[in-house]
Amino acid sequence: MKRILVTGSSGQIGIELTPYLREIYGAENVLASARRPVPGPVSEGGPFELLDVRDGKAFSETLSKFKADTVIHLAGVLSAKGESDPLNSWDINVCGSCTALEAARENGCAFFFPSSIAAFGPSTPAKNTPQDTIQRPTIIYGVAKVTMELLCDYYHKKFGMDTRGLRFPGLISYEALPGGGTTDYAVHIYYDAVKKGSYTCFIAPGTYMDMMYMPDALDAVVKLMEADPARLVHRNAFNISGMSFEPEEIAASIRKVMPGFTMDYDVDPLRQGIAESWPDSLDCTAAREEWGFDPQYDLDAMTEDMLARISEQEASKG
Ligand code: AKB
Repeated sequence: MKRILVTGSSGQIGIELTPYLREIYGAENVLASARRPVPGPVSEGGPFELLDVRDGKAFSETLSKFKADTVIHLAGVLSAKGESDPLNSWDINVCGSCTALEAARENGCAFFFPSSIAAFGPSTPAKNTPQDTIQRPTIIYGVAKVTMELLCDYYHKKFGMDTRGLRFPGLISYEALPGGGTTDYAVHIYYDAVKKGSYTCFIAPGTYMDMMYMPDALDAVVKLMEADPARLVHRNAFNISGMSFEPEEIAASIRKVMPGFTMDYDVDPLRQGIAESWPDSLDCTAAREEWGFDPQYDLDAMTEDMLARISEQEASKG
């Protein structure tokens, strides 16, 4: 990667990945884009353009003008939000992604696509979910993820395009809140722990999902995109995960730092149903073998860092 366009740079991943890429590749070589203005480091720390990913002409012109060689395509609508307006979710997550993929092909760019644990469904083996297995998701977000996994494979086979991608688990971070996801509880819990000492969880006890701390996700994107293509058997949609836990386990981890922390439940049937249709834990062997996936954070290490960072943020607000 030398000249990179990031879409969706205002989202939970983009807000951290953009500065991370600028550190590695030089601020002037990473063009951040979003549909709306983004205050802060994303627009102030390097080039920034307003771009709607569904506008193919503008997308292609932006790539050509910037002389981009890589598109990191992060723009998208998350799982629970997608269910409230499935056609809008399809429009952004599939039509927008197709437009981005085609603009990247026209301009000879490599293409990164963020798939998700949502690409699996209730008929997928739930424990140690294999890299290659049944994929029959039952929500529009998951259907879109499978569609784009297949389309990225197709563009590689048909056009020789350098398409690569990861199946992200729930991502936990403190720079920007996720919006409208099913795994969001595992971010909100840390904020409420610091601010209120308690949390009401919308996911039921005993519900396992894969998760990962953001620094490991950023490292995974760069490692995959820089991997020797000769080693990539799968290319798109690698299973990755840093940990798998259920709500009681994250609460117990918080109690190791904040013994007085309490949690109760008010389960949201929509997000609970989605969570139950997703794997409990992924098998990440292909990612480890093909490009050296190596996450550093376990649950307790992540908890310590999250609580410290959010406490600092709160203290600086005065
Ligand atoms: C969501 O919960 O929608 C996302 C995801 C797992 O793709 N975090």
